[in-house]
Amino acid sequence: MSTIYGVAPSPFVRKVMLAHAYKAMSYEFVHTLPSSEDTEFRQISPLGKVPAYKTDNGVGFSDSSVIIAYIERVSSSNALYPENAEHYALALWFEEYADTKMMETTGALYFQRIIGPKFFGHEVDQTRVTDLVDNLIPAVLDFIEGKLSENNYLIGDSLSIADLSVGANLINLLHADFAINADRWPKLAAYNQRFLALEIVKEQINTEVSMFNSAS
Ligand SMILES: N[C@@H](CCC(=O)N[C@@H](CS)C(=O)NCC(=O)O)C(=O)O
Repeated sequence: MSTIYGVAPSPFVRKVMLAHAYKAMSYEFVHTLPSSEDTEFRQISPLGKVPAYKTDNGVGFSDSSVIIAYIERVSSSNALYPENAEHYALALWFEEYADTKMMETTGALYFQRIIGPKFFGHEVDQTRVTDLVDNLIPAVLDFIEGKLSENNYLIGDSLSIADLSVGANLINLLHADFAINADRWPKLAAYNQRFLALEIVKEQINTEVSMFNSAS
């Protein structure tokens, strides 16, 4: 069986867990903190980042995008990458945007309000939170709103890596108590509701919330 190294509340580990759940792929989970000095972990994640991964043949590598690209090759059921070349490129672009610009903003709020206080004993930096809530996150949500149609999914007519990547950020906002205002972002608010209602997403959120509760 393959192995995921990381912690479930990490947004990048979350993305990989969701991809496995969507494809109904089982795995062993090895609880590993970011920057862990564990020798085996460091061999497959020299940057010290989670998630890291080991295949059932014992081959190790890291990075959520790499891991999901790998599992797509292993399991073609419930494909996460569109067949159409332009859709494929757009899906990769959404993943890139979500992992960088979105994560810098939604992840920062999530860290300020949840991860920092619960796991590191940090105090909330209110000035930073205000800037994130009033300026930085709305600018990102404006961009996503402009890209959404009335469809269920960001691209085409099925869930893709684009939805899992953007959705991992929507879970950051849920945990961080940032409500998506349906007056300003009507399409995104509806998309968010649909994403959060997916069974695999509800299960992931429950796993993360029970970790928050055990840290309190
Ligand atoms: N590009 C990487 C980013 C992973 C990442 O930044 N993970 C964070 C935890 S959410 C981490 O391990 N940070 C520790 C560090 O940067 O040293 C991916 O997609 O997996």
